[in-house]
Amino acid sequence: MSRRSIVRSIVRSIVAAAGFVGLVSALTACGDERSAADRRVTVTISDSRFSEDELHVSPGTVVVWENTDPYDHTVTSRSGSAVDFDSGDLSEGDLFEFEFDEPGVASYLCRIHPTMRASIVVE
Ligand SMILES: [Cu+2]
Repeated sequence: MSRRSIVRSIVRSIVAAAGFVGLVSALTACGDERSAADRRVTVTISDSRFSEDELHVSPGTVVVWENTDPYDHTVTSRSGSAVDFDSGDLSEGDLFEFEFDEPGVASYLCRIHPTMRASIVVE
């Protein structure tokens, strides 16, 4: 092997390694985006009901509520809930989101229709 072809082969290895590292970091970035997207969960409010009576999520999950009823509802933590939150009045099409960071049970209701109740279990 001539000196020039040795140099060329070393350069080729470096380029291949850089390409591999680039590919790995691209895949890693993709994975991060996917897990971030996975950490958003939607609860629909429809016919005066929350779509999930008891929703289990992992810490760091953002829960998004969407009111699809043609009248107002709220998403309000009950006393004894692990965390406090209150959406205020949500009209049709309004969204409310809350990030659950710590393990625990967040029980909530609609202040306007207090029999509408559900909970988020963070574990
Ligand atoms: Cu309501």
